[in-house]
Amino acid sequence: TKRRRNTGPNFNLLLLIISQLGLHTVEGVWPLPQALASSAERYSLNPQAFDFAYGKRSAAQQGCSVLDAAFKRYFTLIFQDYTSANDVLQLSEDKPFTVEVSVDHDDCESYPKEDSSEKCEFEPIYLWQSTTNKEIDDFPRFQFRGILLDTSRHYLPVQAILKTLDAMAYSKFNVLHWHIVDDPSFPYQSYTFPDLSSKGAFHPVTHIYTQSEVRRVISFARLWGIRVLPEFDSPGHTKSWGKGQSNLLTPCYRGGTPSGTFGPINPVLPSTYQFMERLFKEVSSLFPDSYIHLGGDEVDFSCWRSNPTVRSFMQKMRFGVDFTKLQAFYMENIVNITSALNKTSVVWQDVFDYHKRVMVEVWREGCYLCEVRKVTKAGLRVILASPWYLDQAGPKHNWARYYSVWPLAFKGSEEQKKLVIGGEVCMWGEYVDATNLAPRLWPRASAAAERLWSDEKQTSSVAKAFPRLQDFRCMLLRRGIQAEPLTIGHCQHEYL
Ligand code: CP6
Repeated sequence: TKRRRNTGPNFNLLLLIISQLGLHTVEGVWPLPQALASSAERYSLNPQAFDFAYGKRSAAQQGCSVLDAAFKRYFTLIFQDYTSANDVLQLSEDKPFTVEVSVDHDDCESYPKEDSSEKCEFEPIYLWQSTTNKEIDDFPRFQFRGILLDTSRHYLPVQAILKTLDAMAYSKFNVLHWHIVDDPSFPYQSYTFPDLSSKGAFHPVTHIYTQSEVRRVISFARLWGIRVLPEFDSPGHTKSWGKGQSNLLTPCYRGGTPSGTFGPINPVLPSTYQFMERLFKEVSSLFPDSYIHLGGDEVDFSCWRSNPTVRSFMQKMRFGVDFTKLQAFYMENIVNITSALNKTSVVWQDVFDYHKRVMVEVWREGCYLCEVRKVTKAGLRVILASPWYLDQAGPKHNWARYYSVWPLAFKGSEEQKKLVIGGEVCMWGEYVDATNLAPRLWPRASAAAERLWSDEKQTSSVAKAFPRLQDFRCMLLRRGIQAEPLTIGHCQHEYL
């Protein structure tokens, strides 16, 4: 009997390893565990002889929704390719290969949180005792390992999002950053402001996310140990909001008269903040995660500059002609709203200069580590996205490039390094919809996943990673994820 101990709510790692033990070799385990001792012996598992069970002293027992679901899911994955002709069946009540799971505390019904432990150990009781007593000891290098999906440039059917969550768990991503609305469309169906989606979505019925669909995504993600972090980007990137909410966007002027076009959200009207307060109140209660992403990137000041009401407000506030001050004033108000709702605000790096109570996501190209250094020096937490923009295709954007990222290679104190809480792969939606989402993400995102999970020194060689990633990609195909090939090669079976 094998036994495994687990001290956190994300049990995917060990289950993943077990599944690979069953089918292939530990050589294909991805991302690499912090410590892994394996013997050369291989046993093939047989579903009649194998089972998962709860340890006697485990804080969670049968009925624990997360674990019960994980046992089922991985049992299926382990024996996916099993046909009864392969092996001599051994029919018995007593399962000689039982993986016993013990957890320290019962997090069975709660949502994964920023400080949820993902640490796990695997120790065999008598199998392989000749080697060591701890076969696997694992924990993530970074606490935040995210994927951004953009459902505004293209609508992604809920099924495509759920399938992405499956694949995310296979690479141990633990945050879905849902960039749900933007300029082109507003698919989020608000109960408080139904016109936002009925007028702002690509289609008022077929191209929206109802609240129950959002809940479905969140509950599905929970069972995989994945948090869902919503982004309502403002004051820029909000053109679609204007269709269903009048007096929200700034009217732009040309030659002293309104030109009929609209710019960023209007930061000078009290009604703006009343609207945002009601919207964020609704969003905060729907999305259980303690983080909320407020965007704040790429604000075009020309429309604000053209508007006489905005200009006189600038004078009244003594902002002069510095529109970054106006943006700071706007963000400050929004951060106050979300803080009052007990949420931690995340913003794109554009906003960092003006705010001290936020977490900053670094996305611009160029010397991104300079920015990480600057932000951590100011004592703010950082999520790194710049090096992992894989919405771009082409030979330049290959997996090896995503694998060769050193998030902590900047000059700074230990405290500064601790402020880098993780990283994110951004899949912007301009050229991506459900037809090409999976091959664009996988297995390149898996390369980033290993940088975010595993020990940096053990995973610093692209050459050593290559055969493992090729194996892993074949495993993704076996599991129904349309991962693209890395280069010339083959899998044991070819999949359509
Ligand atoms: N949409 C939003 C985008 C981008 C950002 N915000 C973006 C900008 C430049 C590149 C990729 C993405 N498409 N809302 C910036 C965070 Cl290269």
